[in-house]
Amino acid sequence: MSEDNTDTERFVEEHERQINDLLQDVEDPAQTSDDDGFSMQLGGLELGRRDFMKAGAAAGVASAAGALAGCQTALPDSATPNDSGDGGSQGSSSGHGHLVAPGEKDEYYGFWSGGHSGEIRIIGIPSMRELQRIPVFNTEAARGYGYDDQTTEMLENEGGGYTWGDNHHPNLSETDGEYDGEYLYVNDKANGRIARVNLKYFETDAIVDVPNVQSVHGCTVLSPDTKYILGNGEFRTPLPNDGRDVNDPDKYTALFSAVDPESMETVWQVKVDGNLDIVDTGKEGRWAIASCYNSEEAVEIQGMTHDDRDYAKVFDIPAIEEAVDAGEYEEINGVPVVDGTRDSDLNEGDDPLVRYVSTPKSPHCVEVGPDGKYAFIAGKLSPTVTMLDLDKIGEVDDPSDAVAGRPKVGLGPLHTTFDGNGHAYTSLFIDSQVAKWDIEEAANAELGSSDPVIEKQDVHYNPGHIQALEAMTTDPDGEWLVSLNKLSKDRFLPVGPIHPDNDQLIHIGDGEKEMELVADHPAYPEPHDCIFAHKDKIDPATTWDREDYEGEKPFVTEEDSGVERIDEETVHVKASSKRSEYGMFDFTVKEGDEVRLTMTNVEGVRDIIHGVAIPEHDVNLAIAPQDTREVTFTADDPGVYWIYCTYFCSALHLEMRSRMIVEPRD
Ligand code: RUQ
Ligand code: CUA
Repeated sequence: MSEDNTDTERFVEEHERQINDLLQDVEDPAQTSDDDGFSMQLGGLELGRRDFMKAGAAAGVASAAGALAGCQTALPDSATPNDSGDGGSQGSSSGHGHLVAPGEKDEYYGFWSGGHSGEIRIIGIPSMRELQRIPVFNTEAARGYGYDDQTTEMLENEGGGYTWGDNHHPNLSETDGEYDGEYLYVNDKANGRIARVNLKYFETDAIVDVPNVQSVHGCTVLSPDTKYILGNGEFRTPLPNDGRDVNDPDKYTALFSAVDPESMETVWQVKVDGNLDIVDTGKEGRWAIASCYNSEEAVEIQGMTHDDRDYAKVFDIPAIEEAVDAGEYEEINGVPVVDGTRDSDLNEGDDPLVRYVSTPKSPHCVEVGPDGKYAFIAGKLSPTVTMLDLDKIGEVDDPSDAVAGRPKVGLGPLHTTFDGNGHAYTSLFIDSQVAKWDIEEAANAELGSSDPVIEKQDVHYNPGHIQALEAMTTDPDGEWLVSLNKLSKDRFLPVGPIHPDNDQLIHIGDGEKEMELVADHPAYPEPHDCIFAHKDKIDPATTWDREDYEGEKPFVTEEDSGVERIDEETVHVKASSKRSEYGMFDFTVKEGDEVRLTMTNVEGVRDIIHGVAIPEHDVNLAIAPQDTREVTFTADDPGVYWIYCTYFCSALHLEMRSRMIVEPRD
């Protein structure tokens, strides 16, 4: 690089032009030809990009791209994986490759709940590569989430002001029983909330702090059209919990809540006996089935596990809606609460709101099979899974007569998933295994028979949820199953006393062959569950659509950039950002001013994000192309404060700076 000024300018211009060409090519390949022969002096910046490899002909990077292309041929889709460990008891002999070659994409999106990290993680299947993280109940500096005004206000106001959450059950929105790719919903077990993630932008856009409950554990959408998000109140409390009945646990109550998916408001709740653990719905929009492990209504573990039987509760959604419409409720903290306890008048007669079905000891999961015929309720402290016939449950006088099967699958059954070919797979927490069994055979066998069990696969160790591809839809895809193991113990290099979890990838094919353990995947504590959607069902935007925030926030161009004094102590600073400069090289405010900074990223191309950091003011924005973000802060002390970009956006990223000058107020 020459010292000479004009040379430097030329270099910079050329560099910007090359990046623009590349990005243009990514956006619209027809607009640029493959062989415009530029040489990429700073090619290293872009080498990792899949789309750059597509462009292919850049002279300066031809050899590197060639090397990567070489990798591709060395790693075809069917390659034997080399990172799979020995597959425990079964080894990896048939070579079901899960590796996805450089530049290739996964077939499925996996959406992982992040447990008490409070986030959602996007993991590609089958590669198990982590693609992205979406902060939900946590704050996340890397995405500026919980730093700009909008997300801070959402977390503070609707979100209740908690600094963390414990998300367990991710759910995808459905239309006509199919994933429509619009939203993901997830619960917060810790603070009784439900959040919505917008899948156009892969961003959390709404949170509801559900009234009258301390914990929302089980969480599901009502199939087939996402009429409600349903949440299980796990912890029984006095109702309302305002100091009454504190020493009278008999009077504590658990609530089943319905949230409107659009307004994200709690529309009704149902009071029940016992507690509420996990929930799933039938495929026709009528039944929601929840497990209850503490029918004893005890407040310590000995009491909670005392009885040999607890129950599942079957909620009749239309019957509940009717009761609400008829005004048969008590309004508590603004929500209509109907009485679904066993002795309630509303549970008398042919059309009870809630049916209580006796099931063996401390059941955990409820999952409804693909055809919607059975709900599968795992025993946890019983080695069985109870199959409840949902076609019958509305017909029989005694709900126990709707029990259609109860195979004995092994110790500590927690969750069940499906391959769409008549097999169920149940995780066995205590046995550290996944049991595969035949659903029809279980329906025909004696209750308690282990004959329907076909095969068991060791996992490492102590699985909670297991999930096969699109197993929660009416048409599961089989092929891969992930076992989310709570403990990894000795499976990875030791990293101190807090161990990662271990998500193991298991090949199941169409269910006709043996299961095969294919990969270990360490997971940051502590994911609980995951859900998969074929890539064709998810269609994220690559840049923002400014119409989506029109009227709420401005789009600030370079010309609009400037400082507007609102009053003695308030200023509004507006600025654009692009490679590699902000709309203003500096701006001046007065000591003590409240500064509202509105910043737009005016880039039209994808993957060029600009950050805004202002040292000593705790300002941290991440702004994607065509997006606007705002932050309000106080310029407490006079001085000069550099503003810099946190996202590595160009070769002149370090030079992408501005100054905030805070003048003494005098
Ligand atoms: S739970 S390990 Cu929160 Cu889904 Cu069953
Ligand atoms: Cu903009 Cu770095």
